[in-house]
Order: sequence, then C-alpha cells, then structure tokens
Amino acid sequence: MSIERAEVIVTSPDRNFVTLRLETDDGYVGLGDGTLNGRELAVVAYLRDHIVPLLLGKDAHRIEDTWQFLYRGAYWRRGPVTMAAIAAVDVALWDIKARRAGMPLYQLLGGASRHGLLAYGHASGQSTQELFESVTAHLEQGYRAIRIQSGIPGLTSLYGIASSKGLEGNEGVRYDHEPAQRGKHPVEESWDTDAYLRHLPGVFEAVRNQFGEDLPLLHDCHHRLTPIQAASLGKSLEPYRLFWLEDCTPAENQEAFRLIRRHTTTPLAVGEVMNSVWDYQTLIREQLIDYVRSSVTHAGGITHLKRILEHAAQYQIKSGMHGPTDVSPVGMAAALHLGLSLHNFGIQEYMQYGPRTNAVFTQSFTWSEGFLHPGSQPGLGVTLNLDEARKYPYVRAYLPFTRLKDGTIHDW
Ligand code: EZ4
Ligand code: CO
Repeated sequence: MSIERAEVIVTSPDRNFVTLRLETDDGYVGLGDGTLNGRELAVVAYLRDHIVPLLLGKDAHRIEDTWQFLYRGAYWRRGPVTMAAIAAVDVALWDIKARRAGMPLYQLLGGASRHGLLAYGHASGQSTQELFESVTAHLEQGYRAIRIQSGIPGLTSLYGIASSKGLEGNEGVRYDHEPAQRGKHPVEESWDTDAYLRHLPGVFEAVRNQFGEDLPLLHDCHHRLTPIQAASLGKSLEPYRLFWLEDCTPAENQEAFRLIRRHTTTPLAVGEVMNSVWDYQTLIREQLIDYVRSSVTHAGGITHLKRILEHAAQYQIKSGMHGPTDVSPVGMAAALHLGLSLHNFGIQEYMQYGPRTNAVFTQSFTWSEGFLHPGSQPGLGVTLNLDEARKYPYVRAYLPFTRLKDGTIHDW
C-alpha cells in the first residue's frame, strides 16, 4: 500500500484550515490537520514544497518510520511549523491505517478507556452580568465544565472576551471567542497586569456564588504574568477551587514553574504553544504542572503527543488538549481518538464549529450532555468535502497582539 497522491488543501469557511489529504494506490484516503493560526501558509509551503515530494511512493503502513524520517531527516528539529507539518502526515497515515482495518482509530490505539470525554467550553463577558449570561447559555447547551474569562475595568479589548457583533470579514460568525481577525494587520489589544490581579478573584467569587460549588471552572492567563505574579494569582484563586489555571507565565523557561509551585495548590495547565516532549522535560519530571495542553495538530501528531502524554502519566499529569476552533475538525477528531484511548485523559477543550466549517468537514464525533465521543466510523471519521472546501479560498488573518499603556509590546 503506497502513497499515490498527496494534496494540501487550504480552506477558509469560518477561518483558515490547512488539511493534508493522502491517497493510497489501493484507494484509501487519509486526512491530517496542519493548521497553525495566523501562520498557515508557512505550513502549506513546508508540506507542499518539502514533504509531499518525499511521500509519494512511500509505504503508507510505516507510520513510526515516516515520523522519524521527517523529524530526524530534516536535521532542523522541532518548532511549530515543522511539528504541525509532521503532525498532518502522521494523522493522515493513522487515518488510512484505521480505515483499512475497518475500525475507528481509537481501537488501534488500545481501545476505549472511558465512555466519553469531558469537554469544557468558553464563557466570557465584559461585565459580570454578561459573563453570567454566557455561563448560563453554556450550561443550557450541556457543558459540564466552563472556562471563565472576564473583562477588566479600564481595558477595552482583551483576550478571551467574545465579540457579539462580529468583526469585519467575520460577520455572522459567533464563536464564543475567535481571536484571529481577517484583515491586513493584526488587531491591537490592551493589558494591565495590576488591574487584572485585583479584579479576577472577585469574578470567581461571584461565579461560585451564582453557579455553586460543583461546576468545574477553568481560566486562561494567556502567558501574561511573571512567575511571582502567577504565584500570587494562584494563591488568591485557591478558595474558588479551579479545575486549572492555564499558561500563567510563558513556559519557555520551565524552571520558572518551581517558584509558582512553591506558593500555590491551584492546578496548572501549560503548553498549547509547545510542540515537543523536550519542551516539557523539567515541567513533567519535577511535577511542576498538572495538565499538558499540546494538541495533536501542533505537537507532531498522534505518534508524538502520545509519547509526551505517556511520559506525563508516570508523574500523574493528565491531558488537557488544546481544542479551539483553530484546530480543524480533523485535528479535533484525532484528539478525541487519542483522548478516548489514553489512561491519563484529563479534559478536552471544545468550542463547536460554525455551520460552514461543518459543511466542509463532515464529522462522526458526537457531543452530548457535556461529553465528546469520536464515533464508530472507520478511521478518524471525518470527510473533507472538496467542492465545499473550494468555495472558501484562504483569507489573510492574524492573531492580535498586546501593548501596555506606555506602548510596550507585551505577551499576547
Ligand atoms: O489563543 O488558539 O486556550 N485557548 C487559547 C486559544 C488561543 C488560540 C490561538 O490561536 O488560548 O484561544
Ligand atoms: Co490557552
């Protein structure tokens, strides 16, 4: 069974997605997601110009060998572009293998370890009133775990707060939070750490009072704090028993988490921007975090993320795979098959896709009463409808960036 065709498809139904479509000489098709938000075309070039020519004629069964060939053979290791491109190939090969076996992929990964995957959604509001309405709407949709992001007095545009009007080019799209905006330049947002640290504990107190003690609540700091500020926030949120506090400080410096850990028992999640097991060495070995946030799409596919998570399992660290709308339905399905089979699954981020995206990617995965399941179709269970995909060519879009009040660029 050799790879006869390899095609990179860029489509922008509600946002840009990069999909690798492989076809074997005996007629099996496999899909892989290589979407890297705001830098999509770099992955497209990496795949189209450098990887596709190497795949043609290769044995589609040899997943591990192909992974090692693309990783070690490139000489230049790691990095989000490389690892997203390798992920696209890896997932497409797993899809082919499982379709050929006539089984949903999770069966090949060891079978189901649970009935379904607890998912969390994104609630947000400029004001506490708006936030309560958003939490209520999520509960009505069936979510059983909810991420809380709140406006901060004095800050006008801020990460994580839904825009109900829909920005230019995204009109009509109402994801609860859609950070990448279509346009020639990135949107500028503002930030004030002190205002945030003063405001946030009161928000969590209000949410606990309103929605009770049982509801799992999460929060994303989005890399904005220093280690000592993160330690202080973790401590002040302890009374509200968060499921996790995410990306409280940039994690390039893994040792920084030693300081945070000394001061707080709030569980920590890290790593949506990380793409390799090496990014986690100290974090995992010293048990400095509780959840690994890497996605299948950005961390070298099923082959590599499984390796990271099995390493994490030895230290009682669980999965919390990144699952915003910028991971395509193909990447989401891959996450669900891996999550269902892993012993140390923790929680899955899930925001739901828009109707145009659902028409481009037919999905077999289900979401019911707060739980996801990858479904029982052979392979990943996702079909790419090429005619639909062609209706939506690439549209330039960037993630926003942040400036402090004095004009300094800050981590977004
Ligand atoms: O900002 O996926 O936890 N979720 C997040 C996301 C990221 C986007 C970046 O492309 O932090 O909203
Ligand atoms: Co995040």
